[in-house]
Amino acid sequence: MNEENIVSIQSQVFDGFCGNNVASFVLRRRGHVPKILNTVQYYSKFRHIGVEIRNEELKAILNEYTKSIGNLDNNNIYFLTGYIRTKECAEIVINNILELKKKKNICVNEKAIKKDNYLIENLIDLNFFWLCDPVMGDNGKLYVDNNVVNAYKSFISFADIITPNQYELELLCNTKISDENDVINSLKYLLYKGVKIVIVTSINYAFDKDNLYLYIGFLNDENKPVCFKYKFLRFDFNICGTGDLFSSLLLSFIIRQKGNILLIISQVLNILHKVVKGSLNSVELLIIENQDIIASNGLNGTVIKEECVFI
Ligand code: PXL
Repeated sequence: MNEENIVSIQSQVFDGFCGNNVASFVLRRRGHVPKILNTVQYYSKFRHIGVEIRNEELKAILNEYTKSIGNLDNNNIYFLTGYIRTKECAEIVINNILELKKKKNICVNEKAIKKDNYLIENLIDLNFFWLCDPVMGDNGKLYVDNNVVNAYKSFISFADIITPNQYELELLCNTKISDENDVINSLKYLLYKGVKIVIVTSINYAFDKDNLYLYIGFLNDENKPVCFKYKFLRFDFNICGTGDLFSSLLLSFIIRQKGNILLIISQVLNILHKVVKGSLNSVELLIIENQDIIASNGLNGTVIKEECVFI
């Protein structure tokens, strides 16, 4: 059995829940032993007072990790990246992931990757992948340096899975999303660039204020884009951290459960929905109070099913 290496590279805050404060809890509560690298240490997600990791320190830690892994054959490696404040930090992190990926590919016999059945193991290599949450902003507001956008644009094609929100999708694709056609075109753009799976975590349409939509797209075995959507009730709750909860849950289900990615999305959405519902009277995501839901299989109660989007 290969050793499971999860490396979570995100923000850390003194007070509250976002970035690694969410990911480390969620992953540990679900039984993983993640390696945690903090890109910043801020006061809170509302007050970005604090420090960013220095480039030399970042390089030193990632270097040490690469040296420590030893035999890549016996290690499965999963990178989860989230909040990265500066372009230089993004470049160092991504270059490190890609270098390791190159080495890993030499060791692993590249399987013929079949792209049918919606099985995650047929869409990405489960011995090594990069789940990139291109955290840049929300609702038209950027909360990283401007040039981080270009850094993601130039590296995004190497990501296995990306989980942008609506604004981040617009930034990555230089477009404005107003209707489903815009979403489909953006998904196609990213898939043809090389991203294996694109998951747009929340789209809100002007013509439907009551619901949010999640879209997932990937290429089938004929290299044609396939797309599904999930419609779910929108709560009056605008606290960042939900994206971080989504990406860490997604990683956990992909690694441990495997199988049908459409089912995995349903399970993750179910958990997310329950945690948000349980946090409505708070200014924070109540992840400790809702830890049993976070640790669950996400199959309790009404499970939101995918709908096929015809392209
Ligand atoms: O949830 C995204 C996020 C992560 N980290 C920090 C943030 C935010 C969103 O505001 O401020 C530090």
